[in-house]
Amino acid sequence: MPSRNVSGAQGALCLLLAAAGMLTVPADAQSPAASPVTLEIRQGEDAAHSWRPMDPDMAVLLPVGRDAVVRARWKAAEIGSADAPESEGQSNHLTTTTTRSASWTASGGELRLVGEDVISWSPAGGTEAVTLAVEVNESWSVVRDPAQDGPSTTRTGSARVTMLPAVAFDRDGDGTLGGAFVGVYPNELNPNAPAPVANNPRTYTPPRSFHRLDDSTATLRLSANATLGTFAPEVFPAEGSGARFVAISPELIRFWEALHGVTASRRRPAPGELRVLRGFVSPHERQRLQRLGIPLAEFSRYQYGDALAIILDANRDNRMDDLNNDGRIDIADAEVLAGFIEQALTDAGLAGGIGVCASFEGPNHIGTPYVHVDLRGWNLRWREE
Ligand SMILES: [Ca+2]
Ligand SMILES: [Ca+2]
Repeated sequence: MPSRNVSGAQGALCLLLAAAGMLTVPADAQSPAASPVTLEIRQGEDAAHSWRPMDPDMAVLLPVGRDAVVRARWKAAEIGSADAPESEGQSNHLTTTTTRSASWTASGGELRLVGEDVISWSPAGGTEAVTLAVEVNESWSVVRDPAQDGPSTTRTGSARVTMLPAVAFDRDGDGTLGGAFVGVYPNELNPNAPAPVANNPRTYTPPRSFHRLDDSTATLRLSANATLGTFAPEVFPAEGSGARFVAISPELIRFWEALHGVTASRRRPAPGELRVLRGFVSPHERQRLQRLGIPLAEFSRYQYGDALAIILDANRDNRMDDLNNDGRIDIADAEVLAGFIEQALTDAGLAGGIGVCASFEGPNHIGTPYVHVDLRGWNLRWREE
């Protein structure tokens, strides 16, 4: 993958009238351990004042059709007048000269410098994860006598973040994305569609935005307790590792973190105790499941990126744990997990479906009790014995 690189440099001259005070310049000489540069991403198209810090450990799911506008923030620090050399006559006037340059790279897509320390990045049609990185070099000198060159101090800092572009899906196209077959979504405007669909067609509009899921992107961290792969386990295990394209609702990530909050407070779980048996399922995968005798509804929420089949599985035997401690593993244990999920929906301010189910049907994990949850926007509760 070719590396794209742009640089921005600006010199700043500050005249500061301080005899013995501290001068504040955009630099941080006091804490060399922490990189003084961080990255922020602009939220919204026109919210120039709204920037969100980017966590270097979290990948950013870029919305479809949007470039990322990212800026480097250089942590301000204090440079004391002690940095200035003594000069004859001890003038009280200090001069600070600061020069800073930022060098940006991206492992794919296109970079464009749009302002001081700000770039715009476009995936340019790419679907793979891209690392954006910046290196900032800054040097400054502090002198008492402008005619006299002072010693120069130089500092560098760097920051990086991973971007995962979205791929636009055309429902009227041939059902493929990046060479993978997603399939054809059912028509939510069909007059014969089930009543919940006919009454809420926008909820059943096919996702416009998909993300590439492969061996390298599956491990991208989206939140404290989720990677991209968390929400889209293989529908057909042991089929090899061809890329899939999956839709993930941002609200699903919010729900997942809320559910971890609830289980942590009620069960003190071991890491990884919550397990997703089924996440995103494409229309094509739904039809394949059907041919295997595993029917999902035509308008199943799994196809819209906001549904999960979940178990609590601390002992990692791919079956629900005995959550009510009665010595049996059955639908009553799913009821306990459903209670946690109910609380998590409330905590996250979300509404959706919760199905308490006795037996998961799939190419793997067959037979375990589980809970279905989706974020369709209105509450629905059901039980499948
Ligand atoms: Ca278990
Ligand atoms: Ca039990």
